[in-house]
Amino acid sequence: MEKTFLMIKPDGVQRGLIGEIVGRFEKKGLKLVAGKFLQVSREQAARHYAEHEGKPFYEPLLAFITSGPVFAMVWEGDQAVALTRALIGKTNAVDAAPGTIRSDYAVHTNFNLIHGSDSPENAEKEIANFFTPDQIVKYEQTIQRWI
Ligand code: IDP
Ligand code: MG
Repeated sequence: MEKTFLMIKPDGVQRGLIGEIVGRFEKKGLKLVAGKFLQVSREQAARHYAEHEGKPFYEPLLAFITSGPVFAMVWEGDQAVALTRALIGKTNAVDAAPGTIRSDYAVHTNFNLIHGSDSPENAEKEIANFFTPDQIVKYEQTIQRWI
């Protein structure tokens, strides 16, 4: 089963949107297999956003993601990466389709509430940056046969 790494960013936590955002993935039918409320370190943030090093928004992005606690999660499901990206919406709130998380709640690209992995390969790396293998919970979600 495909896994993806999702992280409610400090703006989502501060705005009290953890429950609202998590609820969307639950209702979609995806399976939560790990969750952690934490303060991201500078080193961890740099690993997470390594692909953006050198871009003009890189330093402000690291400052933002380490500015307050985040809620990091691993979700599982068929096509979990593509499905969660679709629910999250495009990076820029203006381009995000109505009904997506970023369209419904975000105004600015730099306060766009949530991170979602963009490929299964990156998901694996991002999960390893936040969770140890024993923190990924294996269990049967009985409703899955209806989804
Ligand atoms: P994504 O989060 O939709 O995958 P990426 O291009 O991977 O978008 O960028 C990572 C994060 O960096 C974005 O979610 C956003 O917080 C920030 N970011 C990306 N592009 C810009 C920009 O042009 N200005 C400010 N922040 C940006
Ligand atoms: Mg990205």
